[in-house]
Amino acid sequence: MNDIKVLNHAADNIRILAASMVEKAKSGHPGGAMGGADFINVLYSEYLNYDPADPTWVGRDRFFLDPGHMAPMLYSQLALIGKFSLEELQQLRQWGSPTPGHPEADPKRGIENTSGPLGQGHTFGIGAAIAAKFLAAHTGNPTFEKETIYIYISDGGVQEEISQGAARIAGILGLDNVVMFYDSNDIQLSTETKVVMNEDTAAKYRALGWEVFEINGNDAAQIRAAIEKAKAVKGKPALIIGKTIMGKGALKEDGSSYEANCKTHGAPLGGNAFVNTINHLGGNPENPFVIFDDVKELYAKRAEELKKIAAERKAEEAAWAAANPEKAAAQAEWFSGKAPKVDWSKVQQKAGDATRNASAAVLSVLAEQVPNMICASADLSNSDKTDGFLKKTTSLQAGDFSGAFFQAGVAELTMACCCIGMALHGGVIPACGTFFVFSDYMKPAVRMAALMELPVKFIWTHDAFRVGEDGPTHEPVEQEAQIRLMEKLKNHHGKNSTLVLRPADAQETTVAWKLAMENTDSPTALILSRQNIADLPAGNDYAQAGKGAYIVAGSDENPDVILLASGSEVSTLVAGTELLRKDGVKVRIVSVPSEGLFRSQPKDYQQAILPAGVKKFGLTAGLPVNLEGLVGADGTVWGLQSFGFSAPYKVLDEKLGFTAENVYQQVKAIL
Ligand SMILES: Cc1ncc(C[n+]2csc(CCOP(=O)(O)OP(=O)(O)O)c2C)c(N)n1
Ligand SMILES: [Mg+2]
Repeated sequence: MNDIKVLNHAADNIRILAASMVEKAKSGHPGGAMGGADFINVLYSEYLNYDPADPTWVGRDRFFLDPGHMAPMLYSQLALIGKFSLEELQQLRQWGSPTPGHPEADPKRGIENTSGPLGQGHTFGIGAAIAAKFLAAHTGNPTFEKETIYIYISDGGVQEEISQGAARIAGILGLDNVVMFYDSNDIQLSTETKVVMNEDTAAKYRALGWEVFEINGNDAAQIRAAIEKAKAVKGKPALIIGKTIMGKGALKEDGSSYEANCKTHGAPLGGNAFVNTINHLGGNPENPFVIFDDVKELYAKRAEELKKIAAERKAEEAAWAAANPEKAAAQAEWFSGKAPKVDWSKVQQKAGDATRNASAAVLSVLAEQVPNMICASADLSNSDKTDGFLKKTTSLQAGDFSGAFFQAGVAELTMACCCIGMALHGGVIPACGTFFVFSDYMKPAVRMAALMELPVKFIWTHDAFRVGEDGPTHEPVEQEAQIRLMEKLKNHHGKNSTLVLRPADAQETTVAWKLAMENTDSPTALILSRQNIADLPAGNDYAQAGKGAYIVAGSDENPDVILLASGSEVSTLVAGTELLRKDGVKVRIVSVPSEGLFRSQPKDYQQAILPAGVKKFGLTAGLPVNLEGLVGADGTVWGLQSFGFSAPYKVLDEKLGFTAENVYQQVKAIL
């Protein structure tokens, strides 16, 4: 047992470092970090299990920090365990530094994730906890049973609506590998918390199936006792609500208390307030970037303990691996991040099928061949056809993670963030489905997956106004343009931040899924039809879909016009072509499942498919902007200009001009 005095000294050390980082950067958030220091210090000095020599050890405990603005607290803590140097702390928020404003994922440096957008980060933690349970059940490796996911949430995260989804999922799945600390400091950015919330948070979490402990979150002994109890809870996630003091230990210029003050949320303490505070906490304002000797000793001792703990755990893992060589080899493969081996010849597609059904055909094969894949749906599995996967497995449930289907309930953002958390954990391949129109509910998570280069698969069906009878609330129009912006946005490795594929028929859907599974370093979106689609002409070379755009079989040499589209509109172009040919018009049809992928091809390929100077006509069930960049100055795009309408889809096709006849007329008008 560590001396409480030393623990308090270490927490003060974190407070000094965090406040000094922000002071030096002239930007950042000292108050929350100072209030949370006691919890993070007890966690890291006594509970968080990891291998100091092997930061990405699969069986390590993980710490997810929801309030990313408290990153100075995490960086300071990580400096105490040697993952950051004191020099690096002084580079907070500077160009190219390893200490950015809100860090994303950097497990080698001890950062599992922090969320910039409040609420997402703790949900990533819940996803990671699901992954750990899944891996325990599917490998039998005892290490995953021992893994704890520690999560840190603040007032902002609790207020974000996603916290209900995260808490509901953790409750219903009985995630007893979750210990979440709520830094309840009664202060947020612009007000005291009481101005905007008067809920009984403890009662709320209890109602959602959590075990809740309430403590003084600045009291090391109470924190220790609460973590002990929380870890011992069986069958439920645990929440520790810690009442903390924002800006603990801070003093104003005049030496009076600067605690519990909104002003310390997001600005340096400043001038003499900083000097007074550092003096008060036992640091040297002239030279505050110091680790105290007793704190060094505390963490040196912990490092020794961790060596032992990791060695014991790894010995257990080795014993398991020796007894289960096949499982051990599979686990190594799953954590390698490599694309899984799939025998695509096993996928049987039906002619003229809807692409959502074609996706189901693929998913049913993936369920059999990719044992570490988890597929989710936001209560639409029989509609978004993720049930192709579900039929081959069972749903994850409390106490039984032997299945591989995650029923997320009607909570698209929660589902997406859980999938991101699974990907952050590693070892599993997450996919999730819902209607395309509800991708709007998921966009903030898609953006985080894209930023963090995580290979989550987003399955979006009911891709256009052809969901007709449900009316305009259910008819995506602008969604494709929105999500294709993520193809134009590059990640920090220079790659399109998201791969977006809208296949033209059942066979092209198989290719799209192959591209999705082989894409291991960015998210993939699959946009799929509800209605049946006629197959592309016989002899079509589907493998070409991997280039993002290609010439459909049966196209003419030296065309007078090039018709291009993605998804079901390609088959409408094929029908229109028959009419044009009667007039002697020579036509090339180009299927463009992904403009982003096409733009990544060599210029001469792009020029060969869509040569400048040849008239072009694009057809899209979304906004014309989907294809305008490809059609350029050589033609026009027929798309939707308004929200959709409520009517059977065949009527909408007629009314909105998605017919062979209208293709004929529009093309004749530009020739
Ligand atoms: C989704 C989202 N909305 C808004 C913000 C901006 N923001 C950052 S911190 C914060 C207040 C958070 O208060 P709390 O979580 O209590 O943190 P504390 O002030 O205690 O440090 C806000 C509104 C954000 N980061 N994410
Ligand atoms: Mg707060």
